[in-house]
Amino acid sequence: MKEVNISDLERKFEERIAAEIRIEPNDWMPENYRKTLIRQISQHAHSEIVGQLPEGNWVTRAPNLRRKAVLLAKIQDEAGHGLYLYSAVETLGADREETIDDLHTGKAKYSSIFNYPTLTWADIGMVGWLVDGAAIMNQVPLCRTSYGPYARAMVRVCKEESFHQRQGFEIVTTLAQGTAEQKAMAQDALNRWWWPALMMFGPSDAESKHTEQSMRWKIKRHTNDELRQMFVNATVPQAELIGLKVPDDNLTYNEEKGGYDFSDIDWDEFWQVVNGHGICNKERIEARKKAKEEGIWVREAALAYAEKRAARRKQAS
Ligand code: FAQ
Repeated sequence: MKEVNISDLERKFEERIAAEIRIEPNDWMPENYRKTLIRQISQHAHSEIVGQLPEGNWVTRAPNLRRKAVLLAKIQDEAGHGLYLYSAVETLGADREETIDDLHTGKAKYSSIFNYPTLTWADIGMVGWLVDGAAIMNQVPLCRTSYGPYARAMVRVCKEESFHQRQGFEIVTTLAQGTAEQKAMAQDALNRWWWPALMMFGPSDAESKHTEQSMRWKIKRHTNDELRQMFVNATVPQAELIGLKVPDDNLTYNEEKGGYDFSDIDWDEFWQVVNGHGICNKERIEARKKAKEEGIWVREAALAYAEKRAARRKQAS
């Protein structure tokens, strides 16, 4: 048998990355590339699934039937995104159930943003406008990420997230143009969601431990700070258009850099939330654990059905 030389494999891998040729599940890849992808994609999947909870909180209280139907469809889309992403993780050899257990034990992270409560209907508008808006800013470049299954999953996810962002902006616009009370409710929600939305992009480039390597492998196509700046540049004019004030007195347009300058982020708050001490962390994980426990009978029934069908087919053949 011909001896396989790791440095040859590594060279071929690097050449493919340089030539923008996607890495596919059966291709050789460095172990750390695989581990980085499993970490990022599984945490992304967990975020989509946990992300259903703040919105789920409003399904029974949406202000009318149309709003309720749209919200339900959006939440179902997020479940679908989670499922594509868990499937992408499996193509890397990870066990889906183990990655979910890592979420439940606190070993794996999920986006900090979903540890904030949705207190009013305007918060549902903010989740769509700001949270999906930030998600798109981060995920459109991921359609060009170097790992094939992740890149392909992102294409459909981004199409759906664009619709989600627009439905959120439409909710906020309606409130901002409504009664004084409704406008105040929208402003209050923006005050509470603005900074957590900026934190979604992760620690500053100086503090980000994975960015440099992930950029080299073209897993990430922009740094955290670059994406955050792009989000601020795109979102501030939208707030101005509908007469809401972004809660940052230092926000000024900087002609030289072609973007807004903004205040420093409260990184203590970010790490508190990431490390499990946000307002809703406990509640979110408890809800996911409960869903797993209560769904055991469904999984058992599905497995029993599959086994029975396979046995019948075998008998017939
Ligand atoms: N929250 O070195 P970096 C959505 C962790 S989907 C919690 O910069 P990296 C859809 C990070 O994991 C939203 N933890 O890490 C939706 C790492 O810890 P580790 C999710 C965070 O990976 C909308 C440590 O800090 N999107 O919203 C956060 O290079 C509405 C050091 O950070 C994705 O997952 C955070 N915000 O960059 C659903 C997109 N930021 O793993 C429902 C894909 C960082 O070493 C409703 N992911 N950390 O223990 C990414 O682009 C990247 O993973 C980043 C982080 C940018 C999130």
